[in-house]
Amino acid sequence: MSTVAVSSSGPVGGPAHGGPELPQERRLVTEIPGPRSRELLARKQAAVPQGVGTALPVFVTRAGGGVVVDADGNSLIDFGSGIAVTSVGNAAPRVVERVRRQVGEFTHTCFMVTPYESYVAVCEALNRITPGDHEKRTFLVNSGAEAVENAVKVARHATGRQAVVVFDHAYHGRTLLTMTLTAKNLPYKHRFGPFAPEVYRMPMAYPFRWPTGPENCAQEAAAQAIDMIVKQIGAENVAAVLFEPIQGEGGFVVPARGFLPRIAEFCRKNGIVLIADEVQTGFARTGHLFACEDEGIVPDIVTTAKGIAGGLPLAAVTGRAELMDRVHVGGLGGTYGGNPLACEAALAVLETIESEGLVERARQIGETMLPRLRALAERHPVVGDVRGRGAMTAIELVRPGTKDPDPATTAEVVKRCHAEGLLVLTAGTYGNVLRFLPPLVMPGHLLDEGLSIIEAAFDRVAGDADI
Ligand code: PLZ
Repeated sequence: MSTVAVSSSGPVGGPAHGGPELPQERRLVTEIPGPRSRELLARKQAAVPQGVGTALPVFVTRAGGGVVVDADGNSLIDFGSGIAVTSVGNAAPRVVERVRRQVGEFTHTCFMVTPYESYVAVCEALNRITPGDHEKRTFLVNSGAEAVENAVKVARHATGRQAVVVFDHAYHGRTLLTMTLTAKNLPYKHRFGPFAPEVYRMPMAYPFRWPTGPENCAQEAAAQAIDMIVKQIGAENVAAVLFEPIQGEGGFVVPARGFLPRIAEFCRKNGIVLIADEVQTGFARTGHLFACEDEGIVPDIVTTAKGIAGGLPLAAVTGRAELMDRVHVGGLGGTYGGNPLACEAALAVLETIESEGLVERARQIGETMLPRLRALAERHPVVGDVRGRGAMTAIELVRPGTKDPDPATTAEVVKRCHAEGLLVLTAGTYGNVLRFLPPLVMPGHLLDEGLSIIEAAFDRVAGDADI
């Protein structure tokens, strides 16, 4: 039998840690990725299937505040937050403290076997802070996909109906049902079928790409979606309409104002459960605690994950008590859902959002970023659209003078940003959206420096060609 010993150096460098005490600076000491990261990448390639991709293969040893430090000692500015997860920062002090205390007390019992208080406290908090002052219930699971899948289960059970309506450009996860709910073929669905039945896709009010112009977008998209639901499915057969208040993986599409309220109204009148997927938009990210608040949408069920627990795996389904309590005893659960470490982390995240004023901070990040991105669009016609709210902003790249997506220039800009030590992510159905998700605790000077790197990348890559 071969040895079970592992080859990992573990956390590097004695008792020092990540977190906000890390020097808040961009520091490049090697090329990106450096030699140590390249060595580890070779090990990854031999041990992990290529299907599990990596946006930027620097191997991380520490992170905190607005930086990620790699195995070669480079310190990169983080405009990704691990895809909108570490909104309170990596190794955030309150998270570290609560999790550290909990890990020495007990690590797991399974809430369905013997419960513990922190799970209930997280549910109470979510019932209180999610949109709407109706009576609510919450249960906890492990991932965004699991939350969405469970929300659909509850909606189907409570309504006795089967159809689920989703939108163009939607992303809801990678499990069989949530992959079916997701719009984009590559990379999410390709050759992974057959897909789950009873999923119907409607147009999304995507202002930049609406054929008759952004001013008609909300009205026409809502009218089309409602007409299609009524004609093709029958409103009385629809269990749920599922939407992202700002689409995440689909390209940070902000639905035209008025679209979501009309869809919500239609659902209310027809007994359809309205499910808001706030997995990416939740927990202060958009300058509200939840993005639905912007247009006063009160969903029947809200799914949350990502930013909920500072990086520990946790997700939640929060919904009207009368829907959630309809499901029979034992009908909902899972071994790890609401793990005690993750629950402590979530409680610490909520304390941090409140005590550090992160909702307001997200708004300020938007106020800093959006004007500079708009100025960039003025100088570079390759930037077709600038959009987002709070600390969830994006630019969409097109061939100048057209709306044809330009994923090649997008990839070039990303490459330059990475080489300069700025971690940025892409998104979008056409792979032509640069999205920015800085931790909400990012110091102002790093935010400014990150924006300057983006500007310089455009000056280099888009050059004079498009001026
Ligand atoms: N709903 C709105 O954004 C996750 C996906 C990363 P999980 N988005 C990041 C990738 O390529 O796998 C997401 C989301 C919305 C659901 C999910 C799914 O959340 O925690 O990844 O399952």
